[in-house]
Amino acid sequence: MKKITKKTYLDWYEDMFFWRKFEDKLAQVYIKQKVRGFLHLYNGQEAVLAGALHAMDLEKDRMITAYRNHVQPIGMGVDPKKVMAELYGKKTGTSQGLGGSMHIFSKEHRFYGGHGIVGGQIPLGAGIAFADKYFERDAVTLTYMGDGAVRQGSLHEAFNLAMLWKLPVVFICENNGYAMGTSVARTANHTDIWKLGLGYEMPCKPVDGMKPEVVAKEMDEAIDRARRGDGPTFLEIRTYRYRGHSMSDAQHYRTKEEVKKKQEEDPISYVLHKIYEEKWATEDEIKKVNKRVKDKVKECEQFAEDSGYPDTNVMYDVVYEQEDYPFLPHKL
Ligand SMILES: Cc1ncc(C[n+]2csc(CCOP(=O)(O)OP(=O)(O)O)c2C)c(N)n1
Ligand SMILES: [Mg+2]
Repeated sequence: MKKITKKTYLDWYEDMFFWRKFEDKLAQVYIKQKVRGFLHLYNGQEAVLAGALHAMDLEKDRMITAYRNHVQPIGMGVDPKKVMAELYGKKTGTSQGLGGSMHIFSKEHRFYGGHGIVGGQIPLGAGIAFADKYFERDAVTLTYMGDGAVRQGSLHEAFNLAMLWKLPVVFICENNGYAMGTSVARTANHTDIWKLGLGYEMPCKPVDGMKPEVVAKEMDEAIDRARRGDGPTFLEIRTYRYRGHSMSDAQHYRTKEEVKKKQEEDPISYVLHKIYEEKWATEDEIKKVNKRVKDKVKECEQFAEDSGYPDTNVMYDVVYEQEDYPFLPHKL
């Protein structure tokens, strides 16, 4: 694995803080109805992404996830201005404003969405890895899912074939404790999600998801296994989301005290504490980083505000059309 150095921690701090502030901004503009539809935020889960990116080869490896998907593409190299514009539904967005919140996508950066059907991306991730193996391409696909997705049949079918064919894939369950308002304990007889790998003899384990260096180490081992042809791994990364499931969640299923308690393990504060403890930066230097982050978020907002909406005549250009379909004329 690439060494974890002072620079790694400083980068982790700046990246995670940017992702947090980017999403705080989204929450603000959502309330002003600048961003519409659903909006699922990642606040609290940032170390899962920071650790993974450290272990990945960003020139080759791929990522696919569910609908909590705004900051992952930024980590993979997509311009955050374009992500913000997509959320605003503007034509300068990653999908020309036609996808929106749950559907950020960038083929160029090997980020394959953004999927709203719970568990739908699990076989897709295995399929991408199958293509890489079939065409002998050196790439590993990180396939993320929530704790709410692991009871889907699609997970078991994908696990079975991925193991049988030793596909270059890492399956990652981001266990944030809840699927909408349903806790993990209410959905299954046991709460050790990682054990689902055992039935397929897939290497699997639980991982502390609040510390990026712990995630990086486990992810590195899993990516390495996939890259050398030894097949998939299943990691249950234990994390927490501070905000509601989406913006319209009254959160009656948990107490404010529970959220506060979990925030004591906050990954950004944890990394900052380490930076100060090791004397890797002064308070003034951190203030400069914070200012840089806030300016960058402002720039993204301004870009999205200033961009135009897509032309209405593109509305039917990106939907599937069967040309000889008998009943409906094209472009109604
Ligand atoms: C197949 C399917 N069933 C139900 C839903 C409705 N739904 C949307 S999100 C969600 C909860 C998923 O929770 P989890 O997988 O833990 O992800 P998290 O939101 O915690 O990141 C449900 C049930 C859906 N989108 N798709
Ligand atoms: Mg969940």
